[in-house]
Amino acid sequence: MAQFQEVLKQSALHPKPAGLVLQYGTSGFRTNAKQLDHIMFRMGLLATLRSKKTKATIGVMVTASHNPEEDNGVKLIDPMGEMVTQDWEEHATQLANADQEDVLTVLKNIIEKEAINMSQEANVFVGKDTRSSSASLSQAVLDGVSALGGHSKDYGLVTTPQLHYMVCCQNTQGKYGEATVEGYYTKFCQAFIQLTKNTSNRTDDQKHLCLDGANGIGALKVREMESHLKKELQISLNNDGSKGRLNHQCGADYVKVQQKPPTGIKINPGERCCSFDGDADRIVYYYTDSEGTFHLLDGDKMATLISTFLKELLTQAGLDLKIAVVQTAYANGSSTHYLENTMKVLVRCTKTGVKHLHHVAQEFDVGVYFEANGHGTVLFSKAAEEKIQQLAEDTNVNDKRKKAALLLRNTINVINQTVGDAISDMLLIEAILAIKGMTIQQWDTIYTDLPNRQLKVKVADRRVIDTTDAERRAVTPAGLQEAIDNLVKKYRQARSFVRPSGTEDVVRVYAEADTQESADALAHEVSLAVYRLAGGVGDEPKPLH
Ligand code: 16G
Ligand code: MG
Repeated sequence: MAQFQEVLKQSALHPKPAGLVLQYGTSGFRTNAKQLDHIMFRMGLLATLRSKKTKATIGVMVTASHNPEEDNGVKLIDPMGEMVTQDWEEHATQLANADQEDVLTVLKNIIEKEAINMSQEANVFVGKDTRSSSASLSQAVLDGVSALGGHSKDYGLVTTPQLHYMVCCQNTQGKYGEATVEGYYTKFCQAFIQLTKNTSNRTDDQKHLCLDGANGIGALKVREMESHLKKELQISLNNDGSKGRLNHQCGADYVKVQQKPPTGIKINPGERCCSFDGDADRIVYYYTDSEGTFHLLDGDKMATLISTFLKELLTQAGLDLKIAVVQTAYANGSSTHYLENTMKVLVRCTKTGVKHLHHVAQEFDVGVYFEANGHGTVLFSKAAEEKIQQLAEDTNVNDKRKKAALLLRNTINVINQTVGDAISDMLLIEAILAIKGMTIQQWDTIYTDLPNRQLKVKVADRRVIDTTDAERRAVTPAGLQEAIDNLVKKYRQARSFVRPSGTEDVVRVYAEADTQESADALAHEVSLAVYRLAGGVGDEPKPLH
């Protein structure tokens, strides 16, 4: 077929470096930008096939999120704006690693296996972050799409969640919103303004937010959005990309991992601040108190605030809808305890990685999911949305129920349900704090985090560690879980688990306990057990103190 001749010709212009092997990891391919040109071209091909298969628009986002500026990566987006399914991740890995002369064979295998009708039209949306390598890499994606005769639309610079939104809007014929950045700002900002409209005692302090844009795409987009907020939220934007480097000593990942504010930002005591990551699909909040102590409000704190707010509204509205919070093993034990025992909310634990949380959240009427690192959102089932909509329109209900239903409806509209979205999460959190008349300190005291520590251990082959029970228990190597159990017993309120990282060649160790000293000691002892039982390489882990 002429189509395949074109692929062959074009593919030669995007050659694969010899010997390079890459995996479609937890969230796509990610490595040094210099090694990615062929991957991008091939993902353009794959997205075109996926579009033909699903008879819908598919998204391809060029970004390496919180990684350093010199890296890049790519994420594929399925028709409803969710991440691509796992069986297609395998196709992606195969296509990415095929030798130059095998590209056509692998492509044809996928077409056959998926029974793709090649005469079906294809449509692919492409977006990119602010990395200097993103321009040529996204062009390579577009080349891949056109080589297979697909149509494409290049959205240029957008956040990852914005592209997820576009794909969802396009495939639902505009029911989710208009598939433009203007449409995005209009939808989310209008909902925010509706939510905060009757919070009459909102002070100027409450309207003011300090934001660290990680010198990335999120900063650019917040600037663009500002006028839509009509001064109802006044953002002081730091790390807007005009000077500093992307993700360098700033951004959500830096703040969460280092447990300190971004370098170079002046923060007044008590001031409410937040940080986005490099593609604006994560957010964390924080403040420093009058003694200068730093306080982080991570994904667990956000999940708690949001689920409490929603549960109260559902009760006021008299709606019997099942709400649950989905977390991973990294969720602070205090948050789980508070949600289960004080809030009486159902809590589910899944494996690390957004797609796992997203799928479990879909099982409930209202599924709030957050990773501790700040990626999360809320999913409403179709039935839940309909019930809320009906009640909001019902003329025969009392004021209290009606008011709750209207708030719920606007809350649904301020949330990007396709994926965790720093901009939409920020608007949601800001609205909840405004409605509750709550300061960040008050939010912080809902529960107190247990001290915790994360460490990494280098081993010869991290795949020797196999886990179960949502990564909370190690099945192999023999004796490791028993060793962890015995160490945990030595400390109070203690918990520890180990898992092979999905993004780095290390084993991750997590420990929490009643004091920082205990958490540190436990993390170190568990690291030693991993080192000894799972084939550690290099020096033995040293104590932290
Ligand atoms: C990726 C995941 C994130 C997860 C992290 C774990 C997505 C979009 N991102 O960044 O959810 O927390 O990997 O990394 O799924 P690790 O396996 O190295 O601990
Ligand atoms: Mg990200």
